[in-house]
Amino acid sequence: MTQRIAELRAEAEAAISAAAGSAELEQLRVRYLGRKAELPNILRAIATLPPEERGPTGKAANQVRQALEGLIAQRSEQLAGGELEQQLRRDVVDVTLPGAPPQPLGRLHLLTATRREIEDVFLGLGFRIAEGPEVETVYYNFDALNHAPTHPARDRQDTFYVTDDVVLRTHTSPMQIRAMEAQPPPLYLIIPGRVYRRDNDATHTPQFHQIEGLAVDEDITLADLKGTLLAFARAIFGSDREVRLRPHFFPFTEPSVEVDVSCFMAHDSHPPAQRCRVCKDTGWVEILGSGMVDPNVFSYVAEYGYDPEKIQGFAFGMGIERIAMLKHGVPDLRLLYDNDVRFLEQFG
Ligand code: 2NL
Repeated sequence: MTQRIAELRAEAEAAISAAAGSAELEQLRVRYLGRKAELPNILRAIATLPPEERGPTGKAANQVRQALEGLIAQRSEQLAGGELEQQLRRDVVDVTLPGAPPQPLGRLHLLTATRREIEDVFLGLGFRIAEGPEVETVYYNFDALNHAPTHPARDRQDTFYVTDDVVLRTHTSPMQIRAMEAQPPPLYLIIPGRVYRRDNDATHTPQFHQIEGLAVDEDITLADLKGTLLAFARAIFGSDREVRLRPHFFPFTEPSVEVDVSCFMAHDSHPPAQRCRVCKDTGWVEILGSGMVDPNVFSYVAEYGYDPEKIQGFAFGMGIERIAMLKHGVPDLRLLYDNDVRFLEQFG
């Protein structure tokens, strides 16, 4: 029997030393020391042996069991150490590598970028920015802006009426009236925002964006208007630009002018046989409308400190879409609203 025990020991020791993982080691523990294994069976059967064999057999079997238990524990530790090592090697992170490349950032829509650019010019000239409601009363949108009850813009064909005396604003001017009611002159203000007109074709959308300016002070003249708009035109379209004022009509200004900027298209950048896309060879491009605030407008806010006998003002209004399209050569208004990234990516 001690011969068999020695054989088991040699076999088990070889297998345990060669075990490649903790799962295999556990299988070996069951095979050599588990409840149905040979060695424990020998120990359990000691009492059935002849008396003179019991002592040596029990002693040998116990020694081998202890030796194998020790060896398994030892090998188990070895394997665990190796597995940890492997796992550490597998999970190693090189903290000195650069971070994952950032997600591509979004960008400003061309209209937002253009609005901010225009705002920056006037902020630099001492104007403040204000915004107002897009749903307006007929009083602020038309009456207080000197639009007669019969003015064609007041037609249901031209303007979105919410009720008989509430409209979607057709310009940002109503906020200029609200601003004058809120503070006395001097006032230097620009109002950007969405406006609405019942128009829908290749060159008009029912909703578009405007920036209007208003300067009210003592001794404001048309020369102040022209100098301000010259500074604006040069900031947006290039430092060698000139401006030209042409007589026009607006209900809320008198006199009224349309303002042209000298063409900013490089004259060698289109075939000489073709007319210039931007100015049609006239040398001038219309950019906005403006004028001296009609004293009738001031009479609506006279009680807030705007005495038409004491103060003057100039005002102007421009379409942000128009400025953006002119400056960047955008050929179709609808590109601004299609939200095609191949277009949007080129700006902002
Ligand atoms: C245009 C013309 C204009 C104004 C807007 C204005 C505002 C007040 C008083 C007087 Cl409170 N005028 N705004 C004046 C002239 C022209 O806009 O063609 N816009 C696209």
